[in-house]
Amino acid sequence: MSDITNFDPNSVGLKSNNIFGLPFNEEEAQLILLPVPWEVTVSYRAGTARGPEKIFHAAMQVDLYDPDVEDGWKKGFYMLPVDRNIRTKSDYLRQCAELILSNMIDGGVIAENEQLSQKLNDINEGGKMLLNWVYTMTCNLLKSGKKVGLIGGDHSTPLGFIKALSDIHPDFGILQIDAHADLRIAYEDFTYSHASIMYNVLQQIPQVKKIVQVGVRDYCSEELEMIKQSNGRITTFFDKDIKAQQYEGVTWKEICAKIIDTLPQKVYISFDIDGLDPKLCPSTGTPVPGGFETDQIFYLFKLLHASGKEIIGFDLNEVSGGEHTGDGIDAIVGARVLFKLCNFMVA
Ligand SMILES: [Mn+2]
Repeated sequence: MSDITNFDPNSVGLKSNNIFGLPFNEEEAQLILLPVPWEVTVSYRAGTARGPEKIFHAAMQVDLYDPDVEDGWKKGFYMLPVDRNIRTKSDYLRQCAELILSNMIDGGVIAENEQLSQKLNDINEGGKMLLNWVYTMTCNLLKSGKKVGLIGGDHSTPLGFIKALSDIHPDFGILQIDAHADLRIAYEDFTYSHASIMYNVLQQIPQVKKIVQVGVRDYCSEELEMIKQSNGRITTFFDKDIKAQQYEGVTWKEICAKIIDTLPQKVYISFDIDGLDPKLCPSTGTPVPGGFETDQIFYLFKLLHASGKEIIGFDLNEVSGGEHTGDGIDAIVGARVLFKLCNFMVA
C-alpha cells in the first residue's frame, strides 16, 4: 500500500494526483477504474464518450470523508488513462451511425444501400472489437487481484466486463439503475447498442442468473413481453410502481428491502445515470422525466451493503459533460455517484 502519512485528506485535491485527488498509483490501488470512451450507438444526444474525463475533473471537488464508508479511499482508487485510440474509433463510427440513422429516419432501407450496409457492418464489427478490448482489459485487472469499476461511455460498454466477471463468478445478479429496460434486440440494427445491453447479457452470459431493474420508465411493449417471459430472470421495479407505492404510504426502506431480497448473494451494479431525475443529468443521451434523487439510490446501496450481499463490480455509464456545459451538474453528480460506488465496493 502507498505511504499516505504525508497525504492530507482535508486539503485541496492536487492536480498531479489521480481521481478524487488521491495519491495512489495503479499498483498501490485496490480498486481500478477503467474508462471506456465509447458512444457509437447513442441514439439521441452525444457526449458520453467524454464522460470519464469530465468525471475525473469534477471528482477533484469530492470530499473524501464519507460517513457511510469512512476510510474507503484509503484502500486506493485509481483511474487508468483514457485510451485515445478507442475514443477516435468511437468518434469515427459514431459519424457512420449518424448517417445510417438519418437515412432510416427518412424511410431509407439500409440493406438496399451498399455504402451504408458497409458502414453498418463496420459499426457491428467495432462493437465486437470493443467487447473484446474491455473483456481483455478487465480480465487482466481481475487476474492481478484488483477490484474493478468501469466508467462509460454509453451503456453498451460494460458487456465485456460482465463477461470477464462471469469467468470467476458462476452465479451472480445485476442491479440495474436505469430509466430504460435496455432489452431491445439489436436496436436500430446495431448489435451492441446501448439499448440492447441487458438483452445481450441475457443471451451471452448464463452466469447472470438475475437482472433487477430499478427506475425503468421508458420502454416498449416488446421489452415488457421479454420481462414477462423471462421466467423470473428479470424483475423490474418500474418507476411508476415505486412512486405509486410511496404515494400510498409504503416507505422507500420497505421497497429497498424488496429490491435487495430479489438479488442473489453476488451483485454487479450497472448504474445508468439516466435512472436519476434528469435535473441531475440534463446532458445525458436520453433523459426521461421521473427517476430518483441521488440520496435514494445511496440509501439503497447502504442497505444492500448492510444485507451482507457482495458487490463484485460496477459500471457507471451515460454521464455526459455536455458539449457546452463544461463541468456541468452531470459530471458533478457522476463524480459523487462514482465515489459512493467505489466506497461500497471496497467496504
Ligand atoms: Mn441504460
